[in-house]
Amino acid sequence: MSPELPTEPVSPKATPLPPLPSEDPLTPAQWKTILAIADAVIPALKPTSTSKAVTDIAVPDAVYSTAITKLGVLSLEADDDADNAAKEYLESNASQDPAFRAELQRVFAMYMPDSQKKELRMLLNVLNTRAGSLALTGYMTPISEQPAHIRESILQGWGTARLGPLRQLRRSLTILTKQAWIKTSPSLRRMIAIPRLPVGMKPGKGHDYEFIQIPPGDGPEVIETDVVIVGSGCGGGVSAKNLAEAGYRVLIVEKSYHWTPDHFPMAEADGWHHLFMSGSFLTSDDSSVTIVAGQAWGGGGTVNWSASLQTQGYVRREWASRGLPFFTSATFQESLDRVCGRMGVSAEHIKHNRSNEILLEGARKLGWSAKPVPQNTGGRQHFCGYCNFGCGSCEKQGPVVSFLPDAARASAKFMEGFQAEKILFSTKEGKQVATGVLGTWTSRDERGGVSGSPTTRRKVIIKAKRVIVSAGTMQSPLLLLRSGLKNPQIGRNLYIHPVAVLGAIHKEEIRPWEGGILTSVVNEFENMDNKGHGVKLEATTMVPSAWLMWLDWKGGLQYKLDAARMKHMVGYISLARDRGSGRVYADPVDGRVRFQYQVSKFDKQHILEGLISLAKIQYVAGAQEIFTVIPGMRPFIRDAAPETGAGINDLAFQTWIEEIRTKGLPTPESVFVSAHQMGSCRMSALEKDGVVDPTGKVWGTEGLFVADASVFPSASGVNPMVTNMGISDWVSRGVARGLEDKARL
Ligand SMILES: Cc1cc2nc3c(=O)[nH]c(=O)nc-3n(C[C@H](O)[C@H](O)[C@H](O)COP(=O)(O)OP(=O)(O)OC[C@H]3O[C@@H](n4cnc5c(N)ncnc54)[C@H](O)[C@@H]3O)c2cc1C
Ligand SMILES: *[C@@H]1O[C@H](CO)[C@@H](O)[C@H](O)[C@H]1NC(C)=O
Ligand SMILES: *[C@@H]1O[C@H](CO)[C@@H](O)[C@H](O)[C@H]1NC(C)=O
Ligand SMILES: CC(=O)N[C@H]1CO[C@H](CO)[C@@H](O)[C@@H]1O
Repeated sequence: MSPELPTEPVSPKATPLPPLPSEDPLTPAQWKTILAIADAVIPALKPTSTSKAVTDIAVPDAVYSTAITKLGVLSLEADDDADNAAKEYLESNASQDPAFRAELQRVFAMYMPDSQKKELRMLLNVLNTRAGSLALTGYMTPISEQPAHIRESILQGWGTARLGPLRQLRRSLTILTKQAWIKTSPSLRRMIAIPRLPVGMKPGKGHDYEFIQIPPGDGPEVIETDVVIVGSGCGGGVSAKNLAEAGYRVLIVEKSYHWTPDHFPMAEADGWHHLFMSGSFLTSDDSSVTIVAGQAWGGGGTVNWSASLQTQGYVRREWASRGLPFFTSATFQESLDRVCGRMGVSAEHIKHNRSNEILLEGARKLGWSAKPVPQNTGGRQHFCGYCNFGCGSCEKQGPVVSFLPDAARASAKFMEGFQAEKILFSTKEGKQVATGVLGTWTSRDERGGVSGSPTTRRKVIIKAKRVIVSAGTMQSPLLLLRSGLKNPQIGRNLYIHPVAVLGAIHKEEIRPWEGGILTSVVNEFENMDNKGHGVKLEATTMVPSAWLMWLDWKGGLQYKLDAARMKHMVGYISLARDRGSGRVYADPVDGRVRFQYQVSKFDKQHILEGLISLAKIQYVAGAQEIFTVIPGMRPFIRDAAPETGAGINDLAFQTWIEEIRTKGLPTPESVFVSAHQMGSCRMSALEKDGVVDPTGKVWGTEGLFVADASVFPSASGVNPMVTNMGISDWVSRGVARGLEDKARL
């Protein structure tokens, strides 16, 4: 470690958010309605003796004091004023902190596509009329005028309504409220007592990036280069390194901004906005799936969890059988090994935290196949659970600390704040030949941050001999479509590895946010149809804002009491290699990314079996309570009676599992999440079947390539980063060879 660095963790630098747009997306009446609903999801709870019974929910005095005691015991160690912390927690509603409303406003104003905003406004208006209120709530009095306990019971009623849309409405409104509250509530943070920084984090030194600055001026600025790469993520980073090291002038453009490691890990309230696409509020058209994708300098590599698995044989064979023999070739393996070698991928230094240890130990006790997951942490032990918001220690070898600095050393140039709008073409012999990229560059503000007004905004034309699109699975197809390409395959074949979660509460303190996030996997169920479809069971990130919104909301008191037990929780995902697929497209009104995806019955079945298997692991690990996110499903609570030796054959447990099977993952209220998007510009042997040819070149064009996870022929099954980097290694080497040939001619 270099001498000038402090060895003790210091508080990361502040990362203020850009200002809210001046136009308020909701009217005062609409705000009143939505906040009345939010304050019923997260209500103020008071003992009957002091309750006002309109703005709070009265809890019988005895129940209240039991709750205070339970919460007090939980936070005792961390808080010398535990009773007051508990009281403040119970007695505050979601909206009393102004940050809550600001967070909702940011979501509505900045991330919701216009058509969804319209629907929300209409719903809030209808709820505000007597007829609409009667139809939706059973009362003539609008919900905004109801006392808190009636509001709560209306929401509970929606949960069991016969009409699917009402159940869906309850789900959407409760999740929205939970997410905003978890990020903004100081009293929740105090209850959970999660430290701001990973225990023992040592600050690291990052690469000193230089970014091109464009002077103010009229008309577009023109820049020339050999290769322009759109997107600084996993595919873009690898491509930049290869082409720069091969001696070509490379310019990599990225729409978001670089944050030096002394900003990491970001606070949860800021991190989602600065580092993720649409603040992670991007949902499918039917709102059943949420997409989490990195949008940062370094793309998904800046926020991913270090899991570095190579593409498995059965997937390689499937892809090869589609006329793409590359995937079973030695060349592909060399590419995989090369990128893993550069990142120091290894399973040797892993120290599992409790959640991962339980996963491995539970699988062992059940006789299931499981293994540690190699990490791209430069061969070092990296004991950090906060990488979701950037890695402050730089141990995680994301593109920002590996491929991009390599590219810089080989003279690659970088541009942040550049939104690529169009690929430019000329026509030669009936083919579109890419000649560059047109986009808008937005500078930082006067203080060098992004929270004020930019000092300059300019159109920029980048002229290049080759264009590589590495904007990720959600954005690459949109860029191709905006550029006028017409291939109907563009945006189709979207695979997402849909995920559902299972949690459990243990008697011991787990402090699940400590330690590496994803260091083990149970792969017993990865091939359930003998065609390579099934699930992987993995641990998940356990920062409150990535976890607590999954706890089922059955009422205000229950939800608050559950959330406060986070310190004792473990959380896992059942991640499917999906057979079904969806489609990415541009919103017809505002051009933003939209997508259709419904988890198929077939894939749901696999996810459900995965959840049941995770429950079994928790049972043998001695969990006190096991819960699913299936709406309305009761948790399994372990009997206090002594163990009989039956293990998972325990009758009460088996009965509960049968209940899960019966309930399934009902439509439309079940929700899924995806951090792995793939396939929307898939590689194909024939032009009619995909978007790029076997070298990564866009069909029907010259000089235009795609190198990111969108070219996967189908779902990768494993966490996609390494597969993506391996393919991008191959594609970019091919681009370099093509340039050489041209130079020789
Ligand atoms: C929270 C999280 C955890 C993950 N953990 C793992 C893991 O442990 N292991 C694993 O293998 N995978 C993991 N993944 C998945 C992995 O990060 C992605 O699959 C991978 O990053 C995809 O790489 P990509 O090259 O396709 O695009 P990305 O890495 O997403 O990069 C695309 C970049 O392009 C930029 N961009 C988009 N449009 C434009 C435009 N028009 N102009 C300019 N720039 C643009 C974006 O801002 C973005 O930075 C995780 C993902 C997430 C979100
Ligand atoms: C939430 O709490 C605040 C502060 O106590 C109160 O003014 C407000 O009316 C409450 N909101 C609702 C909708 O009851
Ligand atoms: C994910 O993170 C690891 C470790 O930070 C990094 O090496 C890798 O490049 C990242 N992968 C992607 C695809 O971003
Ligand atoms: C098994 C286990 O608990 N391992 C570690 C998980 O993370 C915590 C927090 O750092 C460690 O103290 C444990 O040793």
